[in-house]
Amino acid sequence: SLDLKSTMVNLIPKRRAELLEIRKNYQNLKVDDITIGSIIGGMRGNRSLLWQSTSLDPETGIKFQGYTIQECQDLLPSVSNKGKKENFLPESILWLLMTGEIPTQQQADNLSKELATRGTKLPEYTIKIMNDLPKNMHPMTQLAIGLASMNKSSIFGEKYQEGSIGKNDFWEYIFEDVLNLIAALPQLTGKIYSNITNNGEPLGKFNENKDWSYNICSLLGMTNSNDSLNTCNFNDSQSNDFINLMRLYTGIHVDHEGGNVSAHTTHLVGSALSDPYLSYSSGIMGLAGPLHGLAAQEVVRFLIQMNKEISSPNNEAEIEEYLWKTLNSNKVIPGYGHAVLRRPDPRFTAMLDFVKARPTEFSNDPNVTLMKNLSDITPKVLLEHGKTKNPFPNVDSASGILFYHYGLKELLFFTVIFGCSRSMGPLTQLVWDRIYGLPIERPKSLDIQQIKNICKKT
Ligand code: FCX
Repeated sequence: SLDLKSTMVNLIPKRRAELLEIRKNYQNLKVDDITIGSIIGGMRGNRSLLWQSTSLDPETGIKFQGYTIQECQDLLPSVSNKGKKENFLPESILWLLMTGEIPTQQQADNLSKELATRGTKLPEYTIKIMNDLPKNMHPMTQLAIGLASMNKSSIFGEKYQEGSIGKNDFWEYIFEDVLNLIAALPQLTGKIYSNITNNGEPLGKFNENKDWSYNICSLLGMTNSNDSLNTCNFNDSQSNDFINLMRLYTGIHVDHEGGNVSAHTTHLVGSALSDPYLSYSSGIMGLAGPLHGLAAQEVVRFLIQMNKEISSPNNEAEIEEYLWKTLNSNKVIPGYGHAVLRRPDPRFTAMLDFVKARPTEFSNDPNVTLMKNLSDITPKVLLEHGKTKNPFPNVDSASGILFYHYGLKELLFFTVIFGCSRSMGPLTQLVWDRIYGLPIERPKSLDIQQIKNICKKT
């Protein structure tokens, strides 16, 4: 089928039967051990969540329905009818996440058009709320408020209140909300950026004939087309590069399996049958934390500060000294390490490849130069330091500084763009949670006395 919903409808019976079969035959099969260490250590490594669309291998990194980033770049459709290859569309990866199948060009184009049609306007009450927020309010707070406000138009919420739908049909209304939510993100993001940089006045126009990432860029005022209202200084190639950077960034941040804070929160809140707007708004609150989505901003601050204190971004000895100074004052090196990955993050490699493909654009940017040099120097220092389980760069090492290069200077805003992208994975899962009819999440907690009692017994 050429549209996403009918494709899902075709998949559902087989997938439901598959899960039913597993539940029937293997309900009591043991998967993992829960240790005292994992209870007090953030449940690291406990295999205890069902997550369909992505899985993270410590060595090879993220796979989207089994496809690596490189495979996605080779196989997923980009914008159609362009002579030269553009980055794949996040819409293509959304199709892949939802169905497990690589979309055809026509399917990707249809989904792109569907999102543009659904995303033409924000609800009036959301616009009013966004207009009334303090203009200097944290952009992630604005995003969470904007999203939560839209639960007023949740189709699932309305049908549930009416009592008119049965459990087997929940998914269909969740699906409608999910597509409407994802479609609204370019407008909401543009509104937040205009609040923090332009006193709430629009910076660009929504173009129904363009893709989702293009509309994020145009609404930020960051294309050189007529859809951007401010005087953006981009030439044609910079404008096109920035849109492709947005497609790349929003294409590879969609999901990082189920246990990370934003994904897990969305899934947990959704398990109470809170609608997708409330569930993802909660996920956004988690993404705002400095150890999660905010790390990209920390990296930019770190790079700028280091460049102020060293004589050149190519001075290896001074860079090493700066890193040791940071570690010795008990701070982390932002953009390095990962809870699961044990190799350089392939998402980082994809961003670095974007830089390498544009040497004239980036060679005079001291911050980008320092970012590249750090990716060689920091792992050596972190290894010698001896604490970090993964001394390699994660995606946040590169992403923020590329936005900064093109003129996005509001560091707190980067995570809003992350939030646009991250909607796709956790919200896909929310649709599948309801297809599978998964129950409310309710792990058992233990107090210290109970833990001590368990310890005494051994
Ligand atoms: N610099 C210095 N020390 C680090 C470090 C870093 N980049 N990364 C980990 N460590 C330290 C930890 O602080 C911990 O020290 P402790 O024993 O004194 O508490 C020790 O190394 C072991 O931690 P480890 O098991 O390797 O890492 P965790 O799973 O606990 O934490 C994060 C993973 C990502 C939170 C950690 O590596 C970190 O703080 N990195 C810097 C922030 C960052 O880049 N975050 C982005 C993560 C990611 F991309 C995302 O999810 O968004």
